[in-house]
Amino acid sequence: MRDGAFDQEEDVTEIICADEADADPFVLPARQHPVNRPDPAMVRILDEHGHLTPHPNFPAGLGDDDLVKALEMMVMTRRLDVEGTALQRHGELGLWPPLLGQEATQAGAWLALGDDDQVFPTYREQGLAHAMGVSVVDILGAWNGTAHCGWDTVATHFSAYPVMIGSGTLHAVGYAMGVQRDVEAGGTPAAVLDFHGDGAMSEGDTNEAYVFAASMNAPVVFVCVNNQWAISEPTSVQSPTSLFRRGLGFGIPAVQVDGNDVIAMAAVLRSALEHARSGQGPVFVEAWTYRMGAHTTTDDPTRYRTAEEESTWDKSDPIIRLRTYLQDRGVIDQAWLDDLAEREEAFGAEVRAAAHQARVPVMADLMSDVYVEPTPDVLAEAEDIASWQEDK
Ligand SMILES: Cc1ncc(C[n+]2csc(CCOP(=O)(O)OP(=O)(O)O)c2C)c(N)n1
Ligand SMILES: [Mg+2]
Repeated sequence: MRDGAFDQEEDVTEIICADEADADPFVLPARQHPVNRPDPAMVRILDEHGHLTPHPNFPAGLGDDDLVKALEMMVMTRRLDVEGTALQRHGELGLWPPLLGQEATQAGAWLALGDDDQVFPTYREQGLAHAMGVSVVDILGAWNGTAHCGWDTVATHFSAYPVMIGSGTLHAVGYAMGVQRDVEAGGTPAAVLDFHGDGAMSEGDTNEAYVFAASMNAPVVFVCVNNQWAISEPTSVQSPTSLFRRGLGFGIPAVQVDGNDVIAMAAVLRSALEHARSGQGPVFVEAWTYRMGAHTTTDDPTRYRTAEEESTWDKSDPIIRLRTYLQDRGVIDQAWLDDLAEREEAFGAEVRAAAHQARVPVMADLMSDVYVEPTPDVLAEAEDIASWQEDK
């Protein structure tokens, strides 16, 4: 990271002043309103044509091996997502929240995370979950309603999905404050990566989380995945100003990144996590992307947005842009892509098979999954459940 990459005092001064000396002081400068457009300073390293331009503040620091891994991870993530949607349509899952188009936000995070960092996801981070070691069976179990959170959140460093919008931000900041205290007591420095959506920024929980993070200098990086929509509400209804600028208002250094550019995502998040890990406090990252599919399998986006709008994002596909870059440079060739396609098919079959194994709920788990050490009241309730089942 360049020294002072998140030092944004000048920018803050600029945005709180009117553009011209004689202007009405209560008219916001025009450039405060681009919530529907990327900010001119948005960090982008790999463009839509697969051309790379290094960024002065955020060196990519990735080798070809990392990029090949990222491409593979994004292809598998998309396959998991396509299978998830199809499984729900076949009645094999209760619900599925598609992530089509958002693969680079998760692959970039995966490349940037340190071994001891902890992720607090939204319900849409299935690709990152899988890459961090959560099994397909456990992911599908959560979407089949047969497990609250069937995975080990400590071993995987991947916390439970929150369904209440914004609630995960408070868990993330609380956890980060715990990490801060552990470090003071001699523990290993680590950072927390919190994902939330654009819509979550309208929740009280999220705003409280920003206040605590800034006031406590907590080692947390907020990634706002701005996919332009909160179900049927566009960002323009929720915010008159670019989302990353709201981070600045809380005193949190903030940056907007092209969320469909996996290299920019990895570069910015690596710097941001290092900033947090080294005790310099929180960072806010707005990932500018688009939800190409429905909000969930219960949603019909044709009711609130046009096919024309959706098609403007086709050229931004994060997978095509990285594949083009690697192919143009001869890092991968058609034989490699054919092999990947075969592995993708095999993974698709694995996902479909896993749907049949998604855990059958066991009543006793309701109590055994509550605490590591059961408390007396938890033990008493577990006994009640057992005797109720015997009497049935
Ligand atoms: C507290 C709360 N209010 C409302 C809902 C219903 N709800 C589910 S998803 C969603 C939109 C969230 O949008 P965003 O934060 O942008 O995330 P995205 O789904 O786009 O990834 C809403 C309002 C909820 N789950 N929790
Ligand atoms: Mg959204």
